[in-house]
Amino acid sequence: MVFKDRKFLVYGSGLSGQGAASLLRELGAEPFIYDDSMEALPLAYDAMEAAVLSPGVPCDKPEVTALKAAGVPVIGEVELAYLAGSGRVFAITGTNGKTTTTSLLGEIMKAHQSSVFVVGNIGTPYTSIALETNKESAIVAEISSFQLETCESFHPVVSAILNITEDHLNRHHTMEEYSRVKESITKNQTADEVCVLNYEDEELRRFAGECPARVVFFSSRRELESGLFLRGDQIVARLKDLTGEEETVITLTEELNIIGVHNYENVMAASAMALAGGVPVKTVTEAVRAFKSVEHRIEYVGKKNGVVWYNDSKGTNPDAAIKGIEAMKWPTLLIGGGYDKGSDYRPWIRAFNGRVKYFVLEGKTRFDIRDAALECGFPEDKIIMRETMDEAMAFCAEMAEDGDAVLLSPACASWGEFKNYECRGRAFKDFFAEL
Ligand code: UMA
Repeated sequence: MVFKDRKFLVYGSGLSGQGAASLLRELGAEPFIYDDSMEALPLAYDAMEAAVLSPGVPCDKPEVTALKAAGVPVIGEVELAYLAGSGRVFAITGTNGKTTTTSLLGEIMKAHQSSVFVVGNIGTPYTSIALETNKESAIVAEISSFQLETCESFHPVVSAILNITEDHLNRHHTMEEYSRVKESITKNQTADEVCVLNYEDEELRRFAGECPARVVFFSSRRELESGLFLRGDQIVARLKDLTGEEETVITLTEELNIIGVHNYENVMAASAMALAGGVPVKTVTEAVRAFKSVEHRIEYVGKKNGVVWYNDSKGTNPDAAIKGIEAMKWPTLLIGGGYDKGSDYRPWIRAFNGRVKYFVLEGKTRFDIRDAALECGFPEDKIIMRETMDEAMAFCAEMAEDGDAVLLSPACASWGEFKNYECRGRAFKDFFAEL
């Protein structure tokens, strides 16, 4: 793609749009930022070299379809960054665990080499660092399904798909389409490159048969002939060509700072990716042991009057929220609800297993969640309906007793009441600090 003196439409004025526009300017191009609040496109179709979409802009939006129909190449912000940058890309996708795995792999790579960038859906747009990369760089990228939809030549040397469960159906419509988009992370990979997959995910086990890269599996439920797995409290690698040994214990789970089987899966995925990228076992072991939980993901906030408070604002879908409630060892006042993504809340409610003392619902989705809870036999008198997060938190502060936990793990997006899940998580932590 030619950049110098060419005009580009940048669709979306958020983080990705700003990143794409600055990168285009540095490449000598002329970016025109557009978003839905503007009345008309800032330039004519035939004046554009291409349009760069932000991940939040659906590809089937009339404006985007019109661009394509007019023959304008439409690429994503990640694709643009990939075209402009260099280095080895390590890309992670999946419904849950992406951010932890990405941060963890970032730490491992930083322990191994000097030029490392941690980018993508995790919060730093890839475009913002693309021109700082060189061929020795490692780019560790959290890639969402939204970002994959607009990738063409994006080519990780090592990829990982952690799991595929229901999420974002309002955007991708069907599970088949959502899986197809996630699996497309491997589409430019070759047989000498690696894709790390979760053996316990049925769809991913099926996909292994058609994956163009070499598959390295991980499993938290069984010993694998080849791959990484959990055996009691050991995380074991059976990857002789990568470790030099038939079997290597990467770490004991008790030596980690993060808890829960889902986190051991993240450790296995990041370790497998690092080993595939040539990082020695010793470096992997030291880095995973040093790693602390990411903010807003089952994050310990504090203890007040014998009540522990946990912030799991990043639990934005039922599957992520299941991990949150499963990690609780106390009677829990659970705050849920928010913005609707078309999810089925029943699996989440079924996972409560008697742990939820009060189910405090807020936001737009509270009525749907209440219906689902009643359908699953959750007692009506334990369901508390509140309009806002503030009111939900106030209820918890008043009703929680010594030995209880208060958990914000909403199973819903934050849009509407908050700008994003970070703001929602911070509001929760600020509320606790005020107590
Ligand atoms: N916009 C439109 N029309 C639309 C949609 C958006 O005009 O139909 C405009 C908005 O007016 C706004 C801009 O686009 O000006 C926002 O763009 P965006 O929604 O793509 O958000 P960014 O600020 O660019 O942030 C994006 C990711 N957001 C989404 O995918 C929704 C961030 O992931 C990511 O951290 C960031 O790029 C940097 O790479 C957030 C996210 O919620 C965390 N991701 C989803 C998730 O994890 O579930 C996928």
